[in-house]
Amino acid sequence: MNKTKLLVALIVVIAGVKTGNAQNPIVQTNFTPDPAPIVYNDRVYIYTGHDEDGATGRFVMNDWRVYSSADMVNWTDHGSPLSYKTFSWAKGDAWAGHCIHRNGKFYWYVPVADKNSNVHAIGVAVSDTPTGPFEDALGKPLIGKTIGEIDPAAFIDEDGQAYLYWGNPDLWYVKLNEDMISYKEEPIKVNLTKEGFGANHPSRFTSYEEGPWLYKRNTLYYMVYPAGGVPENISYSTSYTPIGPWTYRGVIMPVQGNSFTIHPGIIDFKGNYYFFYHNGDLPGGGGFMRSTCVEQFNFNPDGTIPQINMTKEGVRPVDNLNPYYQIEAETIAWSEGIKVSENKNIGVYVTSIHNGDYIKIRNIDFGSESPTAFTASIAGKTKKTSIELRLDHIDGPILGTLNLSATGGWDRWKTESTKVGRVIGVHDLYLIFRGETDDELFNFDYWRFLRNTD
Ligand code: FUB
Repeated sequence: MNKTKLLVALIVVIAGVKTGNAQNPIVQTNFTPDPAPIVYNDRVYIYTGHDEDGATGRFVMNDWRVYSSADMVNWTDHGSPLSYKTFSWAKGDAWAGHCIHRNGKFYWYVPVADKNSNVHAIGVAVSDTPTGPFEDALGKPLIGKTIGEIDPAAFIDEDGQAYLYWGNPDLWYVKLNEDMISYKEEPIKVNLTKEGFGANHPSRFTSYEEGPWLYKRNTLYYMVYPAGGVPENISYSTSYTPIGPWTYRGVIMPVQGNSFTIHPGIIDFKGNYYFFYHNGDLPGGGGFMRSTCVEQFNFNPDGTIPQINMTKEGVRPVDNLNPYYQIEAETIAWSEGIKVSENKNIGVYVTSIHNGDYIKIRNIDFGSESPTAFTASIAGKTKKTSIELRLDHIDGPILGTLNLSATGGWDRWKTESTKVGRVIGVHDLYLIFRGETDDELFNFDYWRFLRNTD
C-alpha cells in the first residue's frame, strides 16, 4: 500500500470508529455484566446482571435485565423483570444468574444475599414468557447451605436430566428434578484437580474461579469458566459426561478489557457459534461497571475452542430488520447519550435524550418499494425538537426530518409523522435527536416506516 492509500485508509478507519461502527459492548444504555444467553423462538435472549452507574470499589447490583435480538446486532431492551426484591428472603447483591426454558416455563436461577444467613444463596424465579414477569418459585432459596452459592448455570441434557452448576471457589452441581425447582440427591462438590482445571495462578490450587457455563456439542461436554484468580481469563475443561471427570483444555479468552472479572456464555444461533462475555470497556466503565459483549467463533476440527479475543467490532448481522412493523425505540445497535426507563403504561422507552444524541439501527430492509412516511411515538415538554433520519452513516444523506412539538408531559404520548425521501434495499439508519436547548428533549417509545400500500 502506498503512503496516500494508507492515509486514506486510516482516515476511513478513524471516521468509522468516531461515528459508531463499534458493536461491542452490545448495550450502551446500562451496564450489563454476567451475560447468560439462550435461544428461544428464533431470537437470542440475554439475561444480564446490572451494575449501577457510578459503582466504585464494590459491586452495586440490585436487579437483572433482559435483551433480545433476531439478528445479533439490533438488541431490544426488555427492561428489568427481576430484582432481589422479588425474593422476600433476599436483601441485595443481585449477582450472576442464568435462565432456561422447559415445558413452557422460564426458570431464572440467581444468587442473592440471604437476609437470614448474610451470605449468597441461589433462588429460582419462574415466568410463562422469556421477558417476565418473574416470580419467586419457592419463597425460599433453592440452594443455600454453604458460603459461595453464586453464579448458577442450568443445563438440560438430551436424556432430559437437568443439572444446576455453581460456585466460587468450589464448583458444585446438583441434578434437578423435572419441575426444575427441586432435587432429590444432595449437591455434589466437584473434585478440582490440576488435570481437570489447570493451575495457572500461584494463589489457587486450580484455575477454576467461578461462573461455570455448561455447553454440549456432539458427544462432548464443555465446562467454560472464569479462571485465574483475578484478573480472570476464561478457560475450559471437557468431559464425555456432564459430571466429569474433566480434562483441562486451556484459556479461551485471555485477560483483556478493563475488568478484573469476566463471565462466559456460549450458544449456537442461525448456524453460527457465539461467545458472550463482559468487559469494562464502555465509556465510564470498569471493574464495577461492566458490559456484555459477543464474538463469533468456530470450533477447531478436533473439537477444541480457539483463543477468542475481545473486539470492538463484535459480530455481523445474521438477518435484516423489517421497518414496516412497529419497532421499539429501545431496539438499538449502537447509541450515544441516551438512557432507557420503563413504566407500567408503556413498558420500556428511550429517555434522557439531548441534542446530538443518536440511535443507530443496522440492516434495515426497506425492500423494493420505498417508504413514503416515518412515524414515531414521543412524549415531552420541550418545544422545537426533531428526529433527523440519516442513512448508513451519522453524516449520511438525510432521509427525512420529523419535527416535534411539546406534547404537554413526559408521559403524554403522541404519534407524529413526516414524509421521507426515496430509499430501497438494506441500509443502516441513524435517528439523530435535535433540539435548541441543552435540556432533555423528549421520551421516545416506538417508530415505523409506512409505504403507500400500508
Ligand atoms: O457480578 C458479580 C460477580 O462478579 C459475579 O457473580 C461473578 O461471576 C463476577 O462476574
